[in-house]
Amino acid sequence: MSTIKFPENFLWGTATSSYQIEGAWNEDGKGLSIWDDFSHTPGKIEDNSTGDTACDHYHRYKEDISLIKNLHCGAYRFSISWPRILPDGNKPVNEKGLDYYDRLVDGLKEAGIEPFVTLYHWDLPLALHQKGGWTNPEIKNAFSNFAEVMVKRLGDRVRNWMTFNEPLVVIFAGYMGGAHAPGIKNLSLAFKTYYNILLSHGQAFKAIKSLYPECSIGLAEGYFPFYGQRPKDEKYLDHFDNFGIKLTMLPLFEGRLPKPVEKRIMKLNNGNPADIETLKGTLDFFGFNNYSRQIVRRKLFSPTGFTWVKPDYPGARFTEMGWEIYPDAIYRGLMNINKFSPGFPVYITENGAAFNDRLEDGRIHDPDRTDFIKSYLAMVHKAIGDGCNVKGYFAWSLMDNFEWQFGYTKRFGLYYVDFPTLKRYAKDSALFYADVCRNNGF
Ligand code: IFM
Repeated sequence: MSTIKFPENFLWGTATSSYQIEGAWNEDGKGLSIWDDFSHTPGKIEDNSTGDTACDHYHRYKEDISLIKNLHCGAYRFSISWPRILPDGNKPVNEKGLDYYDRLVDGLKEAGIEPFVTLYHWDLPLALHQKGGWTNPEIKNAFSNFAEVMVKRLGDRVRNWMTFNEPLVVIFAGYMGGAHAPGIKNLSLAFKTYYNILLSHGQAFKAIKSLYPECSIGLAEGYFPFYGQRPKDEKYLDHFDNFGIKLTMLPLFEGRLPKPVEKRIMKLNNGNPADIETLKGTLDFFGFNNYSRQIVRRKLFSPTGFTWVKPDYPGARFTEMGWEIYPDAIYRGLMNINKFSPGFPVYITENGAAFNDRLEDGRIHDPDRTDFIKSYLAMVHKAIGDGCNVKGYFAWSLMDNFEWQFGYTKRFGLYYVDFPTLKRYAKDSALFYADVCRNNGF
């Protein structure tokens, strides 16, 4: 008997991304991406691995569709490898790449699974990076051309599109911290990237709408909401958000940049406020990726006005990523998002946890992951009761995969992948999640 029931038509799914699962890095005409280049650079990936083979999903997608079906999921979120479609970033189109996504989408539709497609989940064509990549304003034309190519080909079957996955991670990890490809550590370039991603989103939104006005377009952002260390810090969170989620929300919902960063960003990009204004309303749904929270305390005379505090209180629990397990974070995040436009459609486009799973006699007992999903889902349910229009939930991830700078050392999957043989095994949490999807609750 379910004690927590989700609304009728709530969509249950799982999520992945191209570089993390596909493999086939140099097959059938695919070009190189910045992640191919980065992972092949010694010292960049913790276990010295690459996504060359990853989960070999490119060849095993049929088997993987049946895994999704076994979960009773009604939807699947995946991303397109841009260099598989446009090896040089712009032209020419690689027909074999398009054929592959055709087969994948047809297979999903036949299995009754609705595809949710992310255009950019971090694997930028290397050829574009060599021309400045996201720091070059020209990229918006290349991105919207890519969007058009994909939508022309799949738009008759794919209704739900996301332009970007986690722009803030691209900016902060790719161009400021350098732990992600392309490994740049430069605040000015990070701000240029930010500006060009925003405008690319806006241009692609319009291009897709002019081809298929009835389709739904979102953007998935990673958001670990802020919590004040002390009650007095909580009063400043709205201001601190100018350096976090408001970087994404204000342009898309209000057509403006956060005040504290506006001047610098406009100057660096030779920006035009009218361009930012046109971004207002360029979303049909918001994709919310959440795993944890951030604890902050006020710090005068720091550029942002705050500093981070480690969650080292007694009883604090963490996943293998070192991320605090804090289910209230997904509730607070949803309530904060809802404030920008009450009742606006939101999907949880990622939520899940990495744990140290062990394959024993063909089974993986992962009670921590099941508990994690249960406790976060309970909070999603609470947010729905409190007025948030959450339309669906995508567990990250369908299967263990290449976790960026950590290689294969972090397992997020509902299915365990034995990488030497590439065999997939359902973890106990997959069986639990299948029941959730079947019963629309637990
Ligand atoms: O694996 C990533 C995913 O690609 C983007 N969001 C966070 C996940 C876990 O780190």
